[in-house]
Amino acid sequence: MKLSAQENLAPGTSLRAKVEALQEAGYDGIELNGNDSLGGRLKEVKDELSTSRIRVSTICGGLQHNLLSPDPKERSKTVEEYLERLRWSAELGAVGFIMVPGFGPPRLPDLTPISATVAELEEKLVVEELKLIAKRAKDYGAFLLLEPLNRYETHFLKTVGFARRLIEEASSDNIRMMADFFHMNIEEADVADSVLKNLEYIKHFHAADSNRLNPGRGHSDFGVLKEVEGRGFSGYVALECSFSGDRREELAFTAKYLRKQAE
Ligand code: LER
Ligand code: MN
Repeated sequence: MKLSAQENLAPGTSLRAKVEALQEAGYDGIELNGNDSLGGRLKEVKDELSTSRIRVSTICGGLQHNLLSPDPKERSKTVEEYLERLRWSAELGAVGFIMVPGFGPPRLPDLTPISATVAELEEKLVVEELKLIAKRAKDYGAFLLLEPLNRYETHFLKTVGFARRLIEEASSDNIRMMADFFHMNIEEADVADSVLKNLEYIKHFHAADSNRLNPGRGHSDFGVLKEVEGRGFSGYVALECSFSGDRREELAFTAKYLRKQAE
């Protein structure tokens, strides 16, 4: 199993220091933040990683806009921003770009009494946008990874099953999902069952424990990783969490803990 961690979790201020610390703690990858400045850092990242075992696993978030905005200009800007981050992902050899279709409450107007509900309109809108992105990005060689969040962070995409439905409706080989153990722990009736039933669509995981501390420091069950590994999953499990103790020690502890779960 390949392990990664978000760049802000690694100790050190420079990319070199972070990459060295992750390698030392037993990781294989780093997940980069997809904010605008990453575009100007691509060469630095490639140069830095050329002498390291660490790879860019994924690019995550970093955007201010979203696909469910009532403003068509914001929606099309979001599409362009996703395409740009998919190009960066491909250039860095990453699995793909992780995106949330919409944070927070609905922003489309409630059109009662017409029959389509906001939820129906949002689903149609996102599927059309995904088709558009997938078509333009079909030769990029990087996945657009849908991330379901929990109910306190989004009203829209909250379960792995719904992510699968969006992927199937968009019917594109380069749209897949990323499953986050912290969110699944809140939203899925049975985390292991949801993961295994949808594994063919899952290309990446985020891992935090029940309390969003590093895995092994809460009461979530990561035992499903054994079966995930057994079925030949080739992606990364990336940490997105806080640490209650010394970062270097906790990073190393969690790497051992997760590898043990997958054994
Ligand atoms: C937010 O809670 C989260 O899990 C991030 O991965 C969103 O991109
Ligand atoms: Mn996440």
